[in-house]
Amino acid sequence: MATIFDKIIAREIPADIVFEDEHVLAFRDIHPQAPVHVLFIPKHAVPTLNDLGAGDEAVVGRLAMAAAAYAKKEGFAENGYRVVMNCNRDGGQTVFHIHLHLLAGRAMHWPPG
Ligand code: D5M
Repeated sequence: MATIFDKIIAREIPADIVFEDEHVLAFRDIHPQAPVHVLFIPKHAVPTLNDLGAGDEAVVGRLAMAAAAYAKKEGFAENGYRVVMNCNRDGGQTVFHIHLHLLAGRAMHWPPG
C-alpha cells in the first residue's frame, strides 16, 4: 500500500530532501527529535523490517551507508549520532515504508523511551 513516503519519492508532496541517489532518498523529519533528524528511505518500498527477504540485504545496507556518509559530510560523525529503525506497534512505527532515522546534534540517552 502506498504511504506518504511514496508521495515524497514521486514529488507529489514537498520534503526537505538532503540526499538522493538511485536507491535512497533522505529528507528532514517533519517532527524533529534532535537538531539533526533525517530519514533515509529506500525508493523501493518495503513496509517493515519483517518484510525484508532474500536479496534485500543491500536495502538496509544502503540506508546505513548513506546515513554514515551524510554524518561525515555534515561534520558530526566524530561527535556521534544515533540511527534507529522502528518496527510495528511496539517499536513505534507509524509509516509503513522502512526508514532509518538519523539523529544528531545532541547527546542521546540510553535506554531510549
Ligand atoms: O517514523 C515516521 C517518521 O516520519 C516520523 O518521525 C514523522 C515522519 N514524517 C511523517 N510524515 C512526514 C513528512 N511528510 N515529511 C517528513 N517526515 C515525515 P516512525 O519510525 O514510523 O514512527
